[in-house]
Amino acid sequence: MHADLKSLHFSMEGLKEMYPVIIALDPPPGKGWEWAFDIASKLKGKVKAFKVGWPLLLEGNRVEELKEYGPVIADLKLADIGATMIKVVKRVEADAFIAHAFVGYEGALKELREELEGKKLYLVASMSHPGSVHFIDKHWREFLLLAYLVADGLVAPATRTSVLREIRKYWSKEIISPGIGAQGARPCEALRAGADYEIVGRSVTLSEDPAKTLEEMYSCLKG
Ligand code: BMP
Repeated sequence: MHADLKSLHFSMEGLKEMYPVIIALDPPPGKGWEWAFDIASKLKGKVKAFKVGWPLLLEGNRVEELKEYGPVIADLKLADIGATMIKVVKRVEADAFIAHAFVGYEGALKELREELEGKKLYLVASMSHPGSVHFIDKHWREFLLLAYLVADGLVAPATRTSVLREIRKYWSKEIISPGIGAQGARPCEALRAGADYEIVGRSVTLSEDPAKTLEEMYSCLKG
């Protein structure tokens, strides 16, 4: 286990419970930012950050307002030439961004890193869906070499903990891990395999009571 799960369980103040979780705010059809704000208000102070991607950003850009509830990771899965990625990130006031590694360094990630001075950059090392094995997973070692140059953190799957464990051997900085719940991995599975934070979307956001569901899911931290 990379971190002591019990110590992660408590926030700095030692008063409020802070789960080692990043909430993916991907709205269901017909919902948008008000839906996201409602969930974020219920989870404020309980989670590490909120992750927003295209499903929410296509409803408009209200990232600045979301930051009132916690740090925001813009999951744009950036994968373009540097100049274009820079145009995009300039428009989104997030605290952190997620980019694909396969675009490479010169003319792409180098420029993006420079633009994001003072903000966090995560690269995708491996993905949680089954098809990741056919291409992405064959290259994670090369992606790590790029990550050493530009990244503050990596995305690696909770659904294939063997890959996550292997990546952790070569990467001492942050790992955030999607695939919990809706995609089949169990809560705490990625933490136990070396992730710092688990990314959870639908299991929490589509539940009746997101705060209660989070608490129930992460009773595994006490075990
Ligand atoms: P959910 O828990 O509802 O499956 O959401 C997972 C979130 O993490 C989604 O926003 C998805 O786009 C993202 N994600 C993923 O599922 N697998 C990856 O490999 C990388 C991701 O960013």
